[in-house]
Amino acid sequence: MRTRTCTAAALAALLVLTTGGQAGAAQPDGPQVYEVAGTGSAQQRTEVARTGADILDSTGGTTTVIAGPAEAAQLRALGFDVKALGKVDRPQGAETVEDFPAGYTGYHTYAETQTELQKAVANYPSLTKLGSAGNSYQGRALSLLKISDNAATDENEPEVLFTCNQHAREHLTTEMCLRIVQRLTSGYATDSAIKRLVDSTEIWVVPSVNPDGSEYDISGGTFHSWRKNRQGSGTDTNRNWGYQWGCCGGSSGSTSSETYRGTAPFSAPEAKAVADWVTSRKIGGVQQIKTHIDFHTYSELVLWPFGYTYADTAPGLTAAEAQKFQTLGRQMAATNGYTPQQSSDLYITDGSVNDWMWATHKIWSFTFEMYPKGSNPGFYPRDTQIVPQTTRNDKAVDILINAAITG
Ligand code: 0X9
Ligand code: CA
Ligand code: CA
Ligand code: ZN
Repeated sequence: MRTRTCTAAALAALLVLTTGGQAGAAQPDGPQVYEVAGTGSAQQRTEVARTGADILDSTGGTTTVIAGPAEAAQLRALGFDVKALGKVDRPQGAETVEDFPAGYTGYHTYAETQTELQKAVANYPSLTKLGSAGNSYQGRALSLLKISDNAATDENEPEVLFTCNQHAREHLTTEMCLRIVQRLTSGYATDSAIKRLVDSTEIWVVPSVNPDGSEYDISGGTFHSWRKNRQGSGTDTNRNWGYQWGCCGGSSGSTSSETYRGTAPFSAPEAKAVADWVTSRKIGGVQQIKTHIDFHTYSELVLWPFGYTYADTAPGLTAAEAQKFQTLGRQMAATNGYTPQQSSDLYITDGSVNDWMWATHKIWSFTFEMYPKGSNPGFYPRDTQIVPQTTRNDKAVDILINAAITG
């Protein structure tokens, strides 16, 4: 097990800022960051997750969570040693977004992300096509960029999907998707390996599956540690996918929880739109998309299905298929230094994107948890980390694309 040092600087990014005053004040009974000791096993972390607490990271037997008062009380009732670190800031007023705070302006806001996609189309018209999977709850386009030779034409080539930013505060992932766009387009003319990948596949990139949440997270010029979408009190879209939805204690039925699963499978418009779009890629009975990565932060992990069960194999996942997930996952992890494991080795999740992608469409679907390893700097690395931490996944991205070609 790794050890983790939790510095004041790290927590400052997560916790409510006491100066400035333009952000909304923390709610008196609002969520807080806690450390939960005695959580070295996946079973113990699943017990923690079952309360509805939002697990940020876990190292050396201690798990950092964001929890409401009821969840914190439940954790104590379960016998865990729970230490409060401070409140998180959740404004309730106007949600105006200008830019990321100082030190983070290299990150792309929703408007800036749209501009990047439009620039890619303007600069590489034959290699790209810009579309949308649908709209978010608040009506923002879930933009989708296709990259291939003859991108305007639906050619008979294996397809690959990259999705980013399901969780609002995981801004580094949006940059990861933009890096994929930038590298595959600008490298096409000069890099023969990129040319081969782009020529033989159709690559789809969704830089933000949760633009409403992401904009809310940076509203008013400070970060708010927001995870969910902006429908009511928020649904965790990564608990809202329609396979084994709510089956196994890997999500919460409480609207205030950070892992609220929603009222029904695909009640979150963002998950529904992306799922319907993926289903639309089933043509003549054959799903065109072969491989997928959903990028998250943080913990530096490569995760594969299933998340809803600890079992390595299950109905719809044979031993040979599990073996292939492991092999591919480990190959990718060997290139970026992440830890490869089945996603339930972390804690049980139900209604996650990967379980649905695999079970419903037999898409080799992974979650990457990006930089950093621990809660320093957690969800909010300075923008100087964007280039090193997205470049770090170049080889893994190529392996994933190549896996769609080789089958
Ligand atoms: O809990 C999640 O949704 C992901 N971790 S995060 O800290 N980014 O929230 C992990 C999801 C992994 N589960 C599956 N892939 N099934
Ligand atoms: Ca093509
Ligand atoms: Ca095609
Ligand atoms: Zn996430």
